[in-house]
Amino acid sequence: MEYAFREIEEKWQKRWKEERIYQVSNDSDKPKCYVLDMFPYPSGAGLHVGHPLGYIASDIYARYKRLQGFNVLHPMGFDAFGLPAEQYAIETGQHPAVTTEKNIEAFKKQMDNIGFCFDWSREVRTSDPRYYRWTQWIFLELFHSWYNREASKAEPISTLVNIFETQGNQAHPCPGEASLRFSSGEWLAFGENKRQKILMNYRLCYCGIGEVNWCEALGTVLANDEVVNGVSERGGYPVVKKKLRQWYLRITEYADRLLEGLGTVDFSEAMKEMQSNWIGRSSGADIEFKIKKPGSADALPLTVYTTRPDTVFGVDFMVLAPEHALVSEIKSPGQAAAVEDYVAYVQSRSERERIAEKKISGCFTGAYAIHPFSGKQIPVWISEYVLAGYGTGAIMAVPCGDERDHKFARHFNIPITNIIGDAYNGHEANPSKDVRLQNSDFLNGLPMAEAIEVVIRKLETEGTGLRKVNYKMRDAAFSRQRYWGEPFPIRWEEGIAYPLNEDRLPLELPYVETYKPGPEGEGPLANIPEWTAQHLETNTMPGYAGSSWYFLRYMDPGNDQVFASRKATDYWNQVDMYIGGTEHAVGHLLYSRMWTKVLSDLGYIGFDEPYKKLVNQGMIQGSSRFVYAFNFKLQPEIPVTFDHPVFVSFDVCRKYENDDPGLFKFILSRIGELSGLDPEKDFSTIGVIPLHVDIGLVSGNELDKEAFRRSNPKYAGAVFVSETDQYICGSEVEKMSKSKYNVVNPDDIVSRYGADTFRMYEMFLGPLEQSKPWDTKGIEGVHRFLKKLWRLFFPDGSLVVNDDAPTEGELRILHKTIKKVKEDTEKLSFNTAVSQFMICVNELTALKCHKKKVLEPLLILLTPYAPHVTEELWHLLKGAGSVLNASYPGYAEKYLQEATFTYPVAINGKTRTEMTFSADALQTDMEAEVLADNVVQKWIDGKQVKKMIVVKGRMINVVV
Ligand code: ANZ
Repeated sequence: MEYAFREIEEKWQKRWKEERIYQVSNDSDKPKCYVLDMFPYPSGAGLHVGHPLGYIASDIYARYKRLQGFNVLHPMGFDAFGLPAEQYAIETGQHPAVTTEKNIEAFKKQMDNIGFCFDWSREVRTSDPRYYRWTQWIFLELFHSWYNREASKAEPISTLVNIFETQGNQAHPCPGEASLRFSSGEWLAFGENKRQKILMNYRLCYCGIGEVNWCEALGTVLANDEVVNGVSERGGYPVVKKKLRQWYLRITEYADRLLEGLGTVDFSEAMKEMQSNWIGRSSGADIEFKIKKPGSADALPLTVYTTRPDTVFGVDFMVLAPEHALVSEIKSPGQAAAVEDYVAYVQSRSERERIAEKKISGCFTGAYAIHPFSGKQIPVWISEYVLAGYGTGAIMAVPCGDERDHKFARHFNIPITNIIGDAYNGHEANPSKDVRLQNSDFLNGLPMAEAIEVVIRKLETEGTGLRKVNYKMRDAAFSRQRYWGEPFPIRWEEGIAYPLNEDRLPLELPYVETYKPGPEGEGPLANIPEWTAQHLETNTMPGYAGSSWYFLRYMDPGNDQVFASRKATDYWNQVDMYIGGTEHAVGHLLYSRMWTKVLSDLGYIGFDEPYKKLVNQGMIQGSSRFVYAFNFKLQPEIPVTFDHPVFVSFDVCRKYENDDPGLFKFILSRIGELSGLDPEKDFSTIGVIPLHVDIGLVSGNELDKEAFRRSNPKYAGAVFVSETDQYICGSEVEKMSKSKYNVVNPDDIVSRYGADTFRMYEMFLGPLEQSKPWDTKGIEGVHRFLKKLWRLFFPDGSLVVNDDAPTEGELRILHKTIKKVKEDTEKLSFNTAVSQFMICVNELTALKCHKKKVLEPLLILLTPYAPHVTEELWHLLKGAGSVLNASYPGYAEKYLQEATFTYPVAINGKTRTEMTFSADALQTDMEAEVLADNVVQKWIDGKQVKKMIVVKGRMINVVV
């Protein structure tokens, strides 16, 4: 019997499905293990070989855990709402629900082809009303909750109302409007409208006014990645900022807990760093300066945020963000026009440009601030390098300690105060805190790091400042003016948002015929009279809504009473192993961590971090191929035509790498021969342009010229210029993508080599976390390995496995493999495990081992990696049962210890001594050691050694 992988794989995939072998129960005495993949967005392009990398890894791990005796939850679903489906709908008129369904079916087929052990009975789709009913429900929970900073947790908004009724808001400053203060009496006197507005400023999901990218020409709001350099990606129309009603997630309230939580989870250091940089916690002080209002005796308070209060005596100027509310009040009449011009200039610039560009610009306001300690007058400037949305939108500038301030001072000739003596060289700022202060009044002589505390305490006692913590993270925008997303269960009445009753959920997305945006930048839902008649919210939720909690739904997907029963979430608890790409490092991971904390605070689940361990797989890159088009034009007066596209082989291009004239001469001489044109005279413009060529038309680096000509009518008459008969393509490693014609479809690989080979090969490519290029060539080796494994059972067509007792050597090989594969699988080092399998099968083949007692455990070990072939062989051996339910073999230490042998060592045939070597010692090492031995040296006695005979496991003889 041959290794007929196609029949074997098809047979088992069908049988496993019929027997529901992957169905998992929530009722089990076994310990649980939850292995999760980041679920895919079902795009129309389908999967390429890069996508399954993480899925194969999680699949191996899940199967391994099952063999280890765990009840393993390994589900899959689809992140099915989102922009691309809507974009496609706009372009083709097909409803997103229809294309999404079609794409999901295609994805599932591709996944099933690879033999994943997903429990499809638990599949979730975020666009399914049975699912998004609960997304809407969680939204309502967020809407009905506030963050109690004293208790450091979310609570129902009713508790806040109770507090307001009895104490006002003194103890709970308003996160949405810090200056808001009211007593209980005032609260009780407020009308409904005012109360609701106040509560909105506390809610964990709230509505406010935000800036969006507005494209007048397209009549729509665009997502950030639909805007490129200030114009729409589609059509290139201008995009401006527009203020629109937006929903937000008050994630900033969770900043500290999101940081602390990182200490309790097993994520890579790089991932933790990305998250904490995004949160961007910094601590320092708010310091109040006074600004003299020009032409009046009044002084206005100007609060700045600084992380370096220690440098307060080094302040040489103040800078406000141009948008700062004080700017219009403080500008002097003489500077007013300049200030207005500058503000207009800054309005034309995006925040990204303001941060990225190192341009120095600014304008003096004509006003002066008064130093809180020295009373010194300090000029107040505005500049784009100070951002309105961070800290207080104003800074005290210390040129000797901060480089941006330093450049600014130099540019505008502002005198620089030195507070760090020799540590400041006059050319650049020194941000070190490891210096003793000078020129700094009561701080003189103090190391800066210590001075920070001294200043903060003094500010606080004098009432001119406060200790302050700031975060870079902003509240997350939670709405889009688009169709294909979850509707908000919100109804508007006289400017107040009222939640729908739970019994109205799911609020289903209405069917539409067109996806045109609504009026004034509203979403397409604003075009539906039945919708607007009910005053329903016309925004929809963003892509990350459904993915913020999907891992919980898998635990109890059919439940129509709650999002998941407490029993189910208590049982499955945290995800034990989460595998996915780094592109979700800050978005999805932070949002789902926050939602988990909220649900935990409100008592719905018993844990507040969703993912115990996270592993990020690398990317599989494409290996692109290029042809080099010779781009030429004939002189207008030439009577002959030559309308063949010309392609130059890579070897020719390389030969003339730095010699364009030489290259052109060579090409022209070739096509001159073909065309009868005069290479010296007949051409006007020339050049060589690399073009991506479909990798399906290339074998290795050689282009299939005929296939290339057939691939496009434009190329039918293509002429190839090369040194030999072959046309050689150039190559480059790039992202795998359709536009680069370098996509490899897993279906093709599976049908050629089988799913087991494909799975093992993807793992064999290299460490999971690393990015690496796909190379179909290497797959043969892995395929040969599986054939070799097959021959251990069927060396010459018939099954020869016997019940003989294994030898010590065979057991050594087996147990070494068990240990290595187990440890490697446990730490997701799959490439090294695959190597070990190869070594093992090679060694057993050399020993002609066909023993059941060795091969059976080997099959179990290999099952997670190559489930189909192992299931087939298991059946042939056992007749019944499934290898998927076998139990993982253990190893015995005694077979792992290095075997040694003590050799009699003879000189010219006479045994003179004994030496011990390990069984797998290399012959060259043994020879060197023998020659270095004292006794051997004595018997050689300076004579020349002619040769040394080493008979492994028997004797050594030195001939002199
Ligand atoms: C004085 C000073 C002296 C500063 C010194 C730095 C070094 P983090 O929080 O780590 O980013 N800053 C404050 N608000 C700003 C804004 N809205 N736009 C631009 N810059 C702003 O750093 C906070 C520091 O960045 C603050 O401390 C302030 O400059 C500046 F030797 O104040 B510092």
